[in-house]
Amino acid sequence: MLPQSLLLALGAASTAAASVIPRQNGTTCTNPVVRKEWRELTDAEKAEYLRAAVCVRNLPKQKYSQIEAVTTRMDDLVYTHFSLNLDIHFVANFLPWHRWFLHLHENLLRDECGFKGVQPYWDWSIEADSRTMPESPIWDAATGFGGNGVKTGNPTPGFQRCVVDGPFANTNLTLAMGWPDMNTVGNRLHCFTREFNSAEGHDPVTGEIIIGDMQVSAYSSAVMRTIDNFDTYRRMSEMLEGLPHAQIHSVIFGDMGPATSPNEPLFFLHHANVDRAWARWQGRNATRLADYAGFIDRDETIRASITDEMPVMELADTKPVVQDYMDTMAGPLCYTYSKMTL
Ligand SMILES: [Cu+2]
Repeated sequence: MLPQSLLLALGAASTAAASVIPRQNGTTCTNPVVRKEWRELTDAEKAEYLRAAVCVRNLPKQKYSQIEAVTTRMDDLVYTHFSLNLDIHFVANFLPWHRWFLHLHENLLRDECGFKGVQPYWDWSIEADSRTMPESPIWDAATGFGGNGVKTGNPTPGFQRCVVDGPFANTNLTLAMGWPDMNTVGNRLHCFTREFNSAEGHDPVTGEIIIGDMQVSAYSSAVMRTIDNFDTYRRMSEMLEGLPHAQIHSVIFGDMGPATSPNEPLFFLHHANVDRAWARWQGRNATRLADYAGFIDRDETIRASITDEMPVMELADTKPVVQDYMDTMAGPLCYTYSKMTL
């Protein structure tokens, strides 16, 4: 079972479309684009997504002119997610906010990097059920996102452990926010990194971090089935966020750990899978499409409403309203997932 301390730590630190018809703006969604699982993409489709993901990390920022630490276009997203941490995690809007964020990111890839595909998702319950998380094809250097961080021998903080293979290897990407100081933002350059773990500390003999099975019991299909079986939004959302969502962030760790986690390109595939779990639970059932409850603050003083506006800081010109992000096939959204069963 999941150590409570880890969940609490994640509470503070954790951290998370359409090509033919990209914008619906109230028109009917008759031809939704299909978000596919990473393994379902052709190698060309994978390469196209990876190309766009590198591209957005090399474009200059457009927002936050006053914030020196924000330098790239991806930093615009990272800084927003980081700064809003307490307003968008472990509160009611966790799911609709991240649904909006993914949609914004996908449009950005399309509009600013010429992305031709559709946002993919990563169904980590496949790795969980086969207990093969450290060996997942998602880490492939050629057709994936590169692997675990490795010790570099560089003593400079932020450069001691880096992802050294794949399209986001440290030579191609230097990040200004987050790791190794996870809780304050600042212009601290560091390499892109991961630190696979099972929250079991270090091997007493080798001193290496224990990778183990990467806590697969927290994000297996059995867990997803339990989540699926809740009958209220609030309980479903709380377990989805607190268990599989949070554990994926913490077992990959490095840049995936702190609230600057959109630094990790897999953030968007991870959150697409979380979004898929919500969409599956909703099942486009009228009652569930309207089921939204909880609190807007962690102290649970203000009840959330489906008409709430969600915070965006400078990232967007208008604040999205929760009810516009309840249905993946209505309002501004028009997408579905390749697999809606468990
Ligand atoms: Cu998040």
